Amino acid sequence: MAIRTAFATLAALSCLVGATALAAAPATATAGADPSAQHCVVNLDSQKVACAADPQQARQLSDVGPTALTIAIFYAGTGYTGATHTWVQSRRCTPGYDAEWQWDNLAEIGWNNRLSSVRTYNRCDVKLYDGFNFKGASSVWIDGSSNLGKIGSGWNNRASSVKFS
Ligand SMILES: [Ca+2]
Ligand SMILES: [Ca+2]
Repeated sequence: MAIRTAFATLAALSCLVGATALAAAPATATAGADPSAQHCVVNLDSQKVACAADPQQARQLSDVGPTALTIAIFYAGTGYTGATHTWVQSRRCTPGYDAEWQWDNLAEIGWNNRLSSVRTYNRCDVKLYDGFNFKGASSVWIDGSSNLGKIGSGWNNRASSVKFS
């Protein structure tokens, strides 16, 4: 329950950070996707979400400490391209598949049906669900993929909730 509560808080923070980033965007920003905030980092230690123009800047803004570990990076495009969403916390995943972290609604962070390639780190894998709240079809546990369309029945732009283990 603590993890679920933390995620709910994160989702709320994500909205706040997104709103702040939009307000702070330069007047020269073009219409459409905000180019100043297409790379986001969730620091699961501080429950802070930060978005910036590049992943390193987002990582610095999220106050990630020297011991924090990246557990996964989501990419909007295939081939590890496009906008990213990096999941960071303080320890590695355990060897077994026991869904140590999860996010029940990727729309809350702007990632519904958007994930096209993914990398995982520190012994973690990710499992994708077609529906919110882990409903509908689910993928195998994925260590990484440059093209999720090639995983199982096809997972390009399909995941709506995820579990990490
Ligand atoms: Ca995509
Ligand atoms: Ca879906």
